[in-house]
Amino acid sequence: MKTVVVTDSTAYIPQKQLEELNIHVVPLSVTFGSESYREIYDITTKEFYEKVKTSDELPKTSQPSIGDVLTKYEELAENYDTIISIHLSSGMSGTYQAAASAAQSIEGANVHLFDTEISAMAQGFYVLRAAEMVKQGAEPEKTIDELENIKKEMRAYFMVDDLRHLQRGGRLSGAQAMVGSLLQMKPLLHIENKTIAPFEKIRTSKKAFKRMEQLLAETAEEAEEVKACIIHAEREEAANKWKEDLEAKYPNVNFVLSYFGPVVGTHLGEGSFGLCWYKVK
Ligand code: MYR
Repeated sequence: MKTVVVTDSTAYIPQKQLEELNIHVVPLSVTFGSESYREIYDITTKEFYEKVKTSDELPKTSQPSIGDVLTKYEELAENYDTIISIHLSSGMSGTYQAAASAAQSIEGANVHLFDTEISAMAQGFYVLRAAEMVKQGAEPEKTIDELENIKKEMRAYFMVDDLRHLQRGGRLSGAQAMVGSLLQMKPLLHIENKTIAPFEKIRTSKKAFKRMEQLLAETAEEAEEVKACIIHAEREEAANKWKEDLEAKYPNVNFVLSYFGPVVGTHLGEGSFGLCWYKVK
């Protein structure tokens, strides 16, 4: 059996790791007016945030079509008979549904779908683990079981600089009515029932950073090994500094740095920060 891992662009996995672990990517797109750009291929993250500042139109996002996913599956079916397809939350995007439809049409390969119920590098963690297991020759069922186990341990919290991006994109579940009262705050957000929800009302970003750290500390104190990621939207310096601080305090946590690229950045906006992690053992 020859197995391969596919994900979508919102996992924001560095190119080097995509190549080393043979991970294939189906891109989502951002649109400014009538111009559409596939992330990774047509627009860099830097270009995207610049364009948001200079463009008259605010961006919108779109999922890949069923045809886009099917084309990728067909290409892979020439060399592989099993595809593990791992995607951002089905509660926030139609990408998973497009993959499910393409999976029904593809001939010559079995597709195992996995809904991460999240996005960004939290999704990336699932993809990297799956690709490592595939490289070691694990059966697809065993790989999916492992991803389900990771899901039980996955935690992710984030904050945005301006809540209006989320309000506009409509991905803030059940909280539309609260948005007015939250606009002056830095509410801590998380994922609940596959979509974004407020976790706690917090007044300042300083307190929001502290609270994220406190939540991480709860896991770090009872775990032997934790994998974590600091994610930022065009705030690399501050994110690096935060990473160094946390690394010094939590030696059993392995931190990586990642970013919110164009599609997720459309919904969260520049200046957002996130912290996600899971207990390995
Ligand atoms: C689409 O148009 O199909 C894409 C919609 C993407 C929504 C992304 C929402 C942000 C998710 C943030 C997750 C943060 C995890 C740390």
